[in-house]
Amino acid sequence: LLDTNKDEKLDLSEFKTAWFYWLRQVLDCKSALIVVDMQNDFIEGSLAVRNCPAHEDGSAIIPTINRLLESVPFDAVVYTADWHPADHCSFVDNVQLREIHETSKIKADNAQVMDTVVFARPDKFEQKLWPAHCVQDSHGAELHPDLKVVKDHILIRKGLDPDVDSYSAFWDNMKKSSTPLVSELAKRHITDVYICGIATDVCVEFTSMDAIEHGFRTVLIEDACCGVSEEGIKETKTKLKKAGAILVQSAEVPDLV
Ligand code: VGL
Ligand code: ZN
Repeated sequence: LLDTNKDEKLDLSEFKTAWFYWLRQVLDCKSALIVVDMQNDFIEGSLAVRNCPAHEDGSAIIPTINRLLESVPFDAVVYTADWHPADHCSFVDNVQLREIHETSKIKADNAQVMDTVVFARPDKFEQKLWPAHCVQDSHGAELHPDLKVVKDHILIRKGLDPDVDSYSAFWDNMKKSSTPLVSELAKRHITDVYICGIATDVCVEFTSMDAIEHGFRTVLIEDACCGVSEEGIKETKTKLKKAGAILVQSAEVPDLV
């Protein structure tokens, strides 16, 4: 399967047949779909992403994700959600709430969205600034109403600590604390994770990298993701391939799971 990431065209049909009818069963693969941050703020709110398949907005990938949820027998489905307190350190309007490190080029009076500021406490750390988004219990933090929510899903909320951001659904950005995601997946004997959602170059990337680090066979569903910048998405894909992720289109997923 890794060969699908090479440029040369290979006939994979024989391998795919062996995979689907034999290897999967022998290896006892169990698959989870991780739907990353499909929340109102990232789709039509304060941090709406624009780099989506067919140059549409984030809502363009909802039918693709719903189709996967309806047609593919995943052993588990995870929805992740950014869930920030109002005083979160990633909000540009909150920069004046914290001590800025003397080495920071960005100061409280010139800070703008997408700038990276250096905060002084608890330890010196870099923080990219975003518009306020996904504030706990707000409309913007809710999953988009058109997204299918299956029963018996796992919900992982992240970014609850006001003083540390959490792009990954496994760990916060400083790897100080982890969410229950690994233990929830382990409980269900999940070996493979399929990842989709928003934003390709932020939370999808960090979640995928951590999934690889945890030893999951990690598959990014390219046309079921939407990102912040075109350049960022390109870099994410290169980075993920190099780390061992498999990149596929949603139409290929039913033949894999
Ligand atoms: C995200 C920026 C800030 C994301 C979360 O879900 O990709 N991006 N917080
Ligand atoms: Zn956030």
